[in-house]
Amino acid sequence: MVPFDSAHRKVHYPDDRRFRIWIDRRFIYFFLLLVLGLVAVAWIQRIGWGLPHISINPDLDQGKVSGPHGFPGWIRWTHFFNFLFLTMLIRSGLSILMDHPRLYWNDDCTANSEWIRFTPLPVPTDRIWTAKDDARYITPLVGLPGYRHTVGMARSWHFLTVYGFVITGVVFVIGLCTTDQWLRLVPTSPAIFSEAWATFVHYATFTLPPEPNGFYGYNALQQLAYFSTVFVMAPLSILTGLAMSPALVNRVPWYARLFGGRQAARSIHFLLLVGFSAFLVIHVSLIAMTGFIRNMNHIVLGTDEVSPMGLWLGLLGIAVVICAWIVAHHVAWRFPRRVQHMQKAISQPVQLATLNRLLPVHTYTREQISPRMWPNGMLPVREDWKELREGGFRDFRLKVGGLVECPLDLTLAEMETIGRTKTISMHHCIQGWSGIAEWGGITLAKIIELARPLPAAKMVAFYSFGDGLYGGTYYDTQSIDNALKPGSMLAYEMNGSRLTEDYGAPLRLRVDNQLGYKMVKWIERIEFIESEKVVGKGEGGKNEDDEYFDLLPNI
Ligand SMILES: Nc1nc2c(c(=O)[nH]1)N[C@H]1C(S)=C(S)[C@@H](COP(=O)(O)O)O[C@H]1N2
Ligand SMILES: [Mo]
Repeated sequence: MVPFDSAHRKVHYPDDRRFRIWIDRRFIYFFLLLVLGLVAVAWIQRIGWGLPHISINPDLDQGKVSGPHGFPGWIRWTHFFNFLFLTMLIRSGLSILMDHPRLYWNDDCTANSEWIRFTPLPVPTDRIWTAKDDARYITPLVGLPGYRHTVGMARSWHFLTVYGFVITGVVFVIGLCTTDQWLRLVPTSPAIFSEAWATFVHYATFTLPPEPNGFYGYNALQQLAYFSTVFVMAPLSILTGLAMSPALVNRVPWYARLFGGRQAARSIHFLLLVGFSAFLVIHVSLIAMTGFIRNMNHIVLGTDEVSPMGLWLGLLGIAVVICAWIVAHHVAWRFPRRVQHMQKAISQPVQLATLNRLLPVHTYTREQISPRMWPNGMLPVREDWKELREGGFRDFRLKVGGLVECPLDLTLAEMETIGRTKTISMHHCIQGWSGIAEWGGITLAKIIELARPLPAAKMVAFYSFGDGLYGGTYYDTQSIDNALKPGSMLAYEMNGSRLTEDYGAPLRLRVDNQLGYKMVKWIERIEFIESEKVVGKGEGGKNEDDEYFDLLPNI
C-alpha cells in the first residue's frame, strides 16, 4: 500500500486542484467552422431541396436477407472486451496526460506554446518551474488511478490493457476476414459517401433517418463511423503511441515525422482519445434512441427479439466494466509493486527482443536544438555539492568503483582530455514533453574501457548529489549493454557550454533509447554492480523504487 503520509499527500493531493481547459482560439475557430459549416450546408440543402432520399435495401428486412447478418459470438465477446479495454486505456491515458497537461505541435515544448492545456497555470517564466511542478491533479472518477503525479501506475495500466485491446482487435479482424461479416463494415461502393451525407443531413436537421434494422445492416453513416473506428482510429492510436517511444524515435526520427513530429503524434494520440470518447457517447445514445431493447438483444444475445433479457445482461456487462475500473484503481494504490512487476513481466521480454535492440542515431542538426528544455528534478541541497559549485566544480572528482579492475577518480578536466564526444538528440520525459539538445561529454564506453568491469558486473549504478521526490538519494541503473549504445555518455556540456546547475552540473547521464528519468543529473559517483536488485529497493532506480516506473523504459 502506498503510504498516504504528508509527503505523498503533498504530491498526490495538492492544495490547488482547480481544473481548467484552455484551448488556442485558432483551434476552436477551426473546429467550429468545420462543424457549423457542415451543419449549415445540411440546413441549406434541407430548406432548399428538402430532405434527401435514403434508399434502404428492401432485402435488409427480416427473413429476406441473403448477405451477412446477426452478431455471432465472437463479435459479441470482442465488443464487450473492446469496451472494457478501451475505457481502461482512456482512463489511464487521461492520468498520463495530466502529468504534463499541455499538448503541442512542436517538439521543443517551449513554455506557453501549447495549443491546449488542462491547467489554469501558464508556465511562470520568472522562476524555475519544473515539469514535475507542472503536473496536475485529476480525480479518480475519470483517471486511472487518478490524483496528481501517478504516471507510473497509469502507465502500468495503460500498457497492461493495451495488450488486451490489441488482441481483441486482432481476433475481431480475423473474424471479419474469415466470415462474410466484413461486408457489413467495409464500404465497397463510393455511393456510401453520398448516402452517408444524406443520413447526416437528417441527423443535422434533427430528423431520425429511416433506420434499417441493425441486425441486418447499418445506415451508411453508421457503417462509415464503425469502419473508421476499427480501421482508422484504432491503428492510428497504436501507431501514434509508438511514435512516443524514445528508442524508436531516436533510431528512426522520420517515423515521428510521419505524424508531424513527436509532439504532434502525442496530440493526435489525445485527439483519438477524444474521438473514441465521442464515438462512445454518440454510439450509446443512438443505440438507446433507435430501439434500445432490440439493439441490446442484438449485441448481447445475438438475437433479434424484443424480450428484455439482452438489456439486463447488457447492463450487467456495463456494471462489470465499471467494477473493473474501481478494482483497477484500488489495486493500483494497494498493490502498486505487484502491478509494476506484472507489467514488467510482460513488457520487458518484448522490449528486450524489439525496441531495446535499436541503436540510436544522431541526425538532428544545430538548427533543431530547442530554445529551452523543461527542467526536472530537485536541485541538490547537500553542502558538499554547494561547495563544489562555489569552486566552479574544479574540485569535483567522479569516483567509479564497484565490480571493476581499475577504480577511477576523474576530474572534469581529465575527462575532457581522455575523450570528448558530441551528440544532438531528442530527450523524452515520461511525463510527455520532449526537447532537442546537444550534449558533450565522455562516452560510457570509454569509462567501461578504463574501469574494466569484472565479469560479474552486469549493471552500472549512477548516484546523484540530489534527492528524489520523496527523499533519499536519487539514483538509477543501466545495463552495460545500454551503456555501450551510441550516444550513451556522461555529459558535462549542453548546447556548447558547461552544464548549468539546473540541468545537472557538474555531470549527468545521457542514454538516448530511454526516458528522461533514467538520466541521472548532478552525478556524484558510479558503481558497477551485479544486478539492480542489490541497490536501493532493488527496482533499478529511485523512480522505479518509489514511483513504480519501468526499469527499461524504451517507450
Ligand atoms: N538527480 C536527478 N536526476 C534527474 C531527475 C531528478 O529528479 N533528480 N529527474 C529526471 C527526469 S524525470 C528528467 S525528464 C530529466 C530532465 O532533464 P533536464 O532537466 O535536463 O531536462 O532528468 C532526470 N534526472
Ligand atoms: Mo522525466
